[in-house]
Amino acid sequence: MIPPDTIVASATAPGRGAISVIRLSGPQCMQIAQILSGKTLKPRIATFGSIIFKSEVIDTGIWIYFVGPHSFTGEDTVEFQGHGGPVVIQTILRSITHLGARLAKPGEFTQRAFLNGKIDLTQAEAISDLINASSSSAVKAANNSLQGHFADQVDSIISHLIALRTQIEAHIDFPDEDIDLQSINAFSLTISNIKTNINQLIHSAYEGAKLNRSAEIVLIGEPNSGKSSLLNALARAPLAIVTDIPGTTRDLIRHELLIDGLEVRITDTAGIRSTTDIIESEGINRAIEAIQTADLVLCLFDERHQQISDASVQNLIGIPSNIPVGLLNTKIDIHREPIDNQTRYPLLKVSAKTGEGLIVFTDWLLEKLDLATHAETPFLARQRHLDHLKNASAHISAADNHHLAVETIDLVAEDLRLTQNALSEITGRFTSDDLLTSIFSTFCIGK
Ligand SMILES: Nc1nc2c(ncn2[C@@H]2O[C@H](COP(=O)(O)OP(=O)(O)OP(=O)(O)O)[C@@H](O)[C@H]2O)c(=O)[nH]1
Ligand SMILES: [Mg+2]
Repeated sequence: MIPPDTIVASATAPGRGAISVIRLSGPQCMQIAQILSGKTLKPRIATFGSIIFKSEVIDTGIWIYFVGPHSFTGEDTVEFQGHGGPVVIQTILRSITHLGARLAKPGEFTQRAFLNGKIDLTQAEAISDLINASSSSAVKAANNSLQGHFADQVDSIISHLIALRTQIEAHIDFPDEDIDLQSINAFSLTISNIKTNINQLIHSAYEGAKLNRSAEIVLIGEPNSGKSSLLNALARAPLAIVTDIPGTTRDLIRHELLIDGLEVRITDTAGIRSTTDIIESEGINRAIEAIQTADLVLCLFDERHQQISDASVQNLIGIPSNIPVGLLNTKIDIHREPIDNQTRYPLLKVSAKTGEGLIVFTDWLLEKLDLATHAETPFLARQRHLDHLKNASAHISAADNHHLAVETIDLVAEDLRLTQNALSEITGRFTSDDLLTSIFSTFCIGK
């Protein structure tokens, strides 16, 4: 194996700031720090000093040295806390690379922590998810994953699987011996329990995965129905142009909104009508496309409608397949006559102008998007985790479906092996280099 080289990066966000942290990891870092500081750093002691390169002081700050394996990466690590100016940082990085380190790739520090066994893959991913968390619930759930709550549950299922496989494979090694009924019943019960545990974990992972992205809400309606006004009222900013000319909005206008600490993305669209205007019809096409990936489509109706039928909804969004739909009666400050809702979709009333109904509407949004329940989400999950869990579930179900006997024991053993592999991919014990590269490449530099 090639020994690791020494990597360096600024660990703080780009731009100007009070302090920046430059981080080095690898075998040469102490030597580089000694040359630049002119000091022998004591492990885990903050040492005040300068960075002197080619006889010039570049910066002055605090040096901290961690001796591997007792560091984040598991290697010797040095951190320098200096002044947060982009030019200072670039000059420090140049001096360090001149002395033999190389600039780190995105996520490379965390990747080294994973490769050195300091954290498993779910914890590595949780670090990135914590940084990117879009809500307070996501922060809580990412911290749970970082502390190993998710990995612990996966590992617990794996340890039951290993115990079961050991017993079952012992029977394969001695094929002449019959398996007694008691063993068969015990094995079958364990397989069924493992299946239940995996399916429960899938349920939690679904909840956790929802937190990893903002919910998409699309506003749809005829021209002038009040879509842009509603977006502006929710954003409390004049993001979209509002006029009484039908067909004002042409492009999609997106805004990330925090409701009770949860991030949702609202998209304002062009009013739906038949038109010969090329720009407007392109806007309508984009609106229709946005519907396809939405978590919730809100159809807006103003005072021009006395009743809303399935046909009125279809005129706007076609036949809704499995996308949740909600109806909004807009401009209730000028028209209070109730609209007759003949559809199965819920109808809410709002005024973008006075703000009436907006609190009830946003509370309803959280419930509708099933986001309110996330307060108790035990861990943050990614689509990758769900895919592996579903794979594991398919293999354990296959094992469960074989009628366990001497003739089928090979098949059951193979399905159990595949179940274990699928679960091990989650924590990274059984993972290809390609997957690791794709996971860590989405991290920020210096993490
Ligand atoms: N009184 C009142 N007027 C509103 C309200 N919401 C929108 N309007 C008015 O209705 C007109 C159209 O509003 P917009 O928000 O531009 O409607 P839109 O659905 O975005 O229209 P297009 O972009 O053309 O599709 C404007 O004159 C708004 O001032 C409301 O809650 N109350
Ligand atoms: Mg508009």
